[in-house]
Amino acid sequence: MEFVTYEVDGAVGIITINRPKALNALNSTVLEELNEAFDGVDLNVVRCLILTGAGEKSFVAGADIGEMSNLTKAEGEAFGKKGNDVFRKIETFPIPVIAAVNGFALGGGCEISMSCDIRLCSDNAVFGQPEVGLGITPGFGGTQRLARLVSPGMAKQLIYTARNIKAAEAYRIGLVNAVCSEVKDEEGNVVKSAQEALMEAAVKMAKGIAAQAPIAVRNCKKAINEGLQVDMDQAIVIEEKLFGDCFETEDQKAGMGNFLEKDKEKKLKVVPFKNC
Ligand code: DAK
Repeated sequence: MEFVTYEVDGAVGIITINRPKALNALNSTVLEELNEAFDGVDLNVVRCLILTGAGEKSFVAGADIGEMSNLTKAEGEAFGKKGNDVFRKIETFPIPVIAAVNGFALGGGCEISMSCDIRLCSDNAVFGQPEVGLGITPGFGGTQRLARLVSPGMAKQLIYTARNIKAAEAYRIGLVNAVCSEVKDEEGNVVKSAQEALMEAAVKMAKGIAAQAPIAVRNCKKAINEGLQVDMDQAIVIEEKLFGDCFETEDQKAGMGNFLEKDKEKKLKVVPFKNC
């Protein structure tokens, strides 16, 4: 593939949008290759994915403005469908997808990160939906996912003003789960860049997820995603079904068996939550 790479490290897959000269902007080829990369994930091996952007400056600086500028209404619709299909594929992908956001996540870049289950970012990250300044509305789900992820009021403010926000603000409003900064040694020398710390945190989280019971993790993703679309009465039925679905699996038998056999090694531990 020209603009997307895919590597596998044990049960963790890393998909990288690799078009750094254009700040990883999403053109038709990138969207097609992303689709191909997700289709190529071997779900018998990989249990958690990381989506990131190549280079130090940008995760994804949006849809490709050059390509979009001369689209007819019909072509615009076709381009929109291509994007929406990939974004929805990510959102409903059977296993969790972590966005590791290094730098700009603007327009379609912010939107693709919101299609992922979890967002981690480096402290140079910039999020925003600048579309109204370009004469369009966010078209890859931005009006819908941002309002669900943060609050309708905050989503409206960001979208109507086309204002970009930095990592700390994105963390404050709940758009990202954690912000990673460079790590220094005692003498003040940088031993790890923010981007290295970000990828390390993303891989660590992905490995932690991959170590859990895979059917249970998949069912949690499905229950949360599908439950959020319906009222609580229907949501509880979705949860019941997916809960029941875990029984008689090897993981359920082994997981509960370990507890009953008092296997201390495998007992649940409390791990403090912290920013990276
Ligand atoms: N598209 C194409 N090329 C881009 C790009 C983009 N979104 N963003 C950056 N680039 C390219 C620049 O043109 C430049 O290319 P060269 O001139 O070197 O060939 C290269 O990346 C480096 O960019 P800059 O020189 O501008 O770098 P700076 O550090 O000075 O500025 C920046 C970085 C991120 C602040 C700036 O590049 C920028 O403002 N970029 C545009 C950000 C933006 O407005 N993004 C939102 C795009 S709109 C749809 C569904 C969804 C969408 C559309 C339709 N349908 C349903 C139909 C989504 C829309 C969007 O995402």
